[in-house]
Amino acid sequence: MRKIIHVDMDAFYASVEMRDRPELRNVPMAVGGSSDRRGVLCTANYEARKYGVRAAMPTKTALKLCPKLVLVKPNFHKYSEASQQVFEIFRSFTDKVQPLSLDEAYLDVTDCPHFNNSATLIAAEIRKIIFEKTGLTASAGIASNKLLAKLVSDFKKPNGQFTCDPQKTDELIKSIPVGKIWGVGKVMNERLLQMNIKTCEDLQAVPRHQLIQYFGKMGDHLFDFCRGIDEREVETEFERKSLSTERTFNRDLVIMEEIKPFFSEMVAEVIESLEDYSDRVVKNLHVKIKYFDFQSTTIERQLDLNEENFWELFLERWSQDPRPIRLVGVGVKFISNETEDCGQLLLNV
Ligand code: DCP
Ligand code: MG
Repeated sequence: MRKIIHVDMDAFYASVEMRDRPELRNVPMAVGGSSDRRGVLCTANYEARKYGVRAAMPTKTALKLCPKLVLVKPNFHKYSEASQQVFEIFRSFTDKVQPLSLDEAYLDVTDCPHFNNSATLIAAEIRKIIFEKTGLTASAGIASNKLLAKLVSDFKKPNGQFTCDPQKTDELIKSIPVGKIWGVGKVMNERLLQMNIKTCEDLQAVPRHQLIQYFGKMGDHLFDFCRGIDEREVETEFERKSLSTERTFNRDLVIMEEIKPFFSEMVAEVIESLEDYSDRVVKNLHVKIKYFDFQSTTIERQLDLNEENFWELFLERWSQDPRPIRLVGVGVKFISNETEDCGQLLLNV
């Protein structure tokens, strides 16, 4: 049986700001863009969450819920620095670390010799060292697989941890809402609710073949997941599939001369970032447009990497639906290093 720890930092960006600015510690605060610039929140501290303030919420809405909310501009450099320190600590316990985001990872500690191989004690030690070295708190879930570890890591949030006792897994999983299961997004959750399936116990009543019929490959996983079974390994090799950047405008734009300068900036950014991926081959250029009503569209094609081509792609797509634009993004998709893609490529020649 594997021993997996899922670690997730508490109110990550907000905690970094509170650490560095004590005056922010006992007030509701959030990190994000300002309301006059149509900003959204990256996250909020736990004080602000009492008012219903949440990540991804427009700043305007958050200020309505909590007028005394203190807003702090994000400083990504600081968050990335803290993240690097945290990941260094993870890697001092095991090589099997799978990052999920800046503040979150799975650790496979099955072979970790510390603390007589007690994953619970290892998790406590990791959280203790994180606090000593960074001044930030983390929460953790400890279980025999990734699914359960992630599920329970917020049971004792903030600054706590929960170990999933293998004897009690069957009981624990039954009451979990299906929306909490890895891979169940909004749409699938809706469909399940329509079928009157709310909890994992409800889902356990559906035969595997039926779940496959409804949800394809994910249905196959769901059959196992709703029983707390998950064979997925902690993946340490991450292959980036794409690289992109985007801009949200202060107001919706329709005039091409106003949009064009953003392309120069964004393309330069992508080209600079690509220097770190000299071993990868670009497959397609990619442009994204988000309209004033948040509807998005994308276009991608195999073209030489230059600003002109990105701009042409943008114009081609926009002319098909020339409405005011809220956001544009540009990027590249890479050819996968995996053999199947190479095979495909050869067949296409
Ligand atoms: N983040 C973001 N936009 C989002 C969600 C998150 O920019 N829509 C950023 C800010 C968060 C960080 O990622 O601080 C980590 O995301 P989490 O979902 O782990 O949220 P927090 O760490 O802020 O809070 P929690 O204590 O619930 O984990
Ligand atoms: Mg977090």
